[in-house]
Amino acid sequence: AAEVAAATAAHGGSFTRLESGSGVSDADLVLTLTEDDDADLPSPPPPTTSRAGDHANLPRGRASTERNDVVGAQRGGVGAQDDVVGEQDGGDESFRVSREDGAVVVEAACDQGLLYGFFHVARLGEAAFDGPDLVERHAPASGLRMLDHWDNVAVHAVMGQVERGYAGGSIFFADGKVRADLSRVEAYARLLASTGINRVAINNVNVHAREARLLTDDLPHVARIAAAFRPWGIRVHLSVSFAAPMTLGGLGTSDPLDPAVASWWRDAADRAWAEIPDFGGFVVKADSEGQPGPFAYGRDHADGANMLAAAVAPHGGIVHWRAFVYDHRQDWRDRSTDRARAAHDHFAPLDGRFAENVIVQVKYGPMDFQVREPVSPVIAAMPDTRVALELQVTQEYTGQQKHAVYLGRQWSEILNFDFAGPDRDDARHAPDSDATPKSDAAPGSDAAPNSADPSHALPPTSVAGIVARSGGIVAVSNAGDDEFWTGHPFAQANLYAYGRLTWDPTADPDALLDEWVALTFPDAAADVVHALHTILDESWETYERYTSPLGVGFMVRPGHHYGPDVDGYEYTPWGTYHFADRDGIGVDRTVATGTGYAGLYPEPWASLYESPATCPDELLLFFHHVPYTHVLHSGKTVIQHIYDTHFDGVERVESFVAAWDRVRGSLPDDGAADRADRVGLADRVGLADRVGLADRVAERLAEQLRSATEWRDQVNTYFYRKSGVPDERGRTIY
Ligand code: GCW
Repeated sequence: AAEVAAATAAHGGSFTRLESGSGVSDADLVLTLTEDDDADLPSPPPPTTSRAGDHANLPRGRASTERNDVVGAQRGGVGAQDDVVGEQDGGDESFRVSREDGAVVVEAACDQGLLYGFFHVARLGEAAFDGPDLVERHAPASGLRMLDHWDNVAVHAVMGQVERGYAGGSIFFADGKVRADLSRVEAYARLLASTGINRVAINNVNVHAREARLLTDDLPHVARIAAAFRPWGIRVHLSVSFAAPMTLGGLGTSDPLDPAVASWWRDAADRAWAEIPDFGGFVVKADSEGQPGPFAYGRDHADGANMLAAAVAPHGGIVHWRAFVYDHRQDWRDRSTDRARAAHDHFAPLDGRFAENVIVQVKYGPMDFQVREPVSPVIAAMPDTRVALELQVTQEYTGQQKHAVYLGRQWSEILNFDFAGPDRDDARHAPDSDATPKSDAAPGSDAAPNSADPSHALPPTSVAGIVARSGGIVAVSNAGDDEFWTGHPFAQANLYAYGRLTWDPTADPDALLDEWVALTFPDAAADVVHALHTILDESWETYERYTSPLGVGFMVRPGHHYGPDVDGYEYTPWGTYHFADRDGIGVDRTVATGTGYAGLYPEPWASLYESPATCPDELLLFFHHVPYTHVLHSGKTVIQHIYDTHFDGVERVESFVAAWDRVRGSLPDDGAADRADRVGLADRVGLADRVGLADRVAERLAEQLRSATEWRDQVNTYFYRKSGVPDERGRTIY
């Protein structure tokens, strides 16, 4: 995919010939791009999503890839700026791909669609040319597919440069300023575009003094970053500080209802768009974990967000306003305050009050990116508000990119959670995504079934259905200036799967993992592929097994959040407690006797969660305080479940280590360095030194095993000492 797109861009899309054995196709591959001068082209089918543009009014682009043939072409650059300016949710990104007699044609109404069509063909590789004739239309489920970076310009003493970053420093900033050389950002942009991402916020939502000035002094340099992303259909956003009118503007207040404050923000927005015509907008963390916000002036979140929304509206900008608002100075003795309720309590009453260009960005769970949480009820509680889902690709609470944890399955489960009830949760069985092309459409027929268009398969009551129609999907990025981009080379699978799921939330996460393995290790022997699957397939569930049980969460070391500390947060102000005592464990969030959180869900979920008899095992301790002898649906007691999963989790990691040991010596040169070299990227993206991959993985797996063992022994020992109940299998507990 990288080669096709890089070559296309490098040549301004005018003419490209890739050599035999390029990794994309064994055959010669020729790309043909023409503008709307090709009168005999069939028109693309009409848009089928509400966010799609009007094809009739847009220039048509056509990309054709043919085998064993050479065709010249002409075309302007992909993603020309005027195609994206002023389109709040991006242009029409859909494309149509057809295959006739082994020739593949991609058609799109806009540049971005053409780009995604190229990546689609490149991803399929040789398979794109094989099989019966077909016509497919592909469109993203949502026009807003975003990554947030928690990068700082300056390096912070405790957090480092990237908050919760586990892949080195920032690719945007170095030495206290925007990097002079942004070629790594260009490569990143291409990488993200190949997965479907179209928006990036470049700085941390905790906006410190230096970073606040990205909005003012640094704008020309932010514009350079935007220019690096632009050819790949990606727009840049900035996180801003709500106190900026005071800290940067010298005003005496940041009161959102003060006209001078509103005027300061209008000017700031005008300057941003003057410098960056396709600037995306602002991301705001307000009144959260010490960040400034409207509460200081007795205003609410709608007052704050709408004031900013008015400033960016003339430019078609968006305000992403985060719902991660809770009391982080709670008294642990206070049993009536429940952090899980906080976002709902703050935001649900404001439904309908937010401006059209405000997106309320909601973390997937009510707590904080835990390995297992129920889906946040806020997502379903604001039908008259644009809501975005926020995921965490960076593995803050899932092994910090030292542990191999493929999160595609977790995200798929969240995206396909249906608020209408468990029986309605059938989105995973929706029609095939483009991972398995359909071949039943009549060639050339515009009436061909849109089987690959995910917007048709999303129930309106599922998480994906709700956010796809309003605020889209956002996640915290896991990439940095590490030579493998993500610290753990296998964490790239998460970046890849995240992008692909934003495009099609119904995609099978296991198939996406297959895709990533095949694209990343194209020449790998069967035993290497087998080892990759042994390690990654159920790695999310494995991590859950050796860490915090049954949805209770946390139990991590305070501050950096790595490794076990069962009581680390138990007597702190952060609101993340497990309430374990000698008799039992878990948080009573029922309506009947607890905090009432379970009642925030629509039926049937409210009732299902309310009763331990119907609450799913994996969330039992999130909703209920139960005795250690409580019997799960699995037939085990809670305490025996804790012991068994922790022993089993470590055994699984041992099998990961063994699997890698068996193949690491035979890991083939994956050809990445050669291929990167051919398109002039080897030096820029650090792919020249791929020999280190096997060792890097081995080193991380060794740490995963050490850490998992630590988790097992501390958690098992803690609960054995608390409960006094021995392991029925008599294994060693300390
Ligand atoms: O998970 C917590 C992290 C903080 C982060 C915060 C947030 C950016 O520990 O580091 O701050 O969430 O999402 O705002």
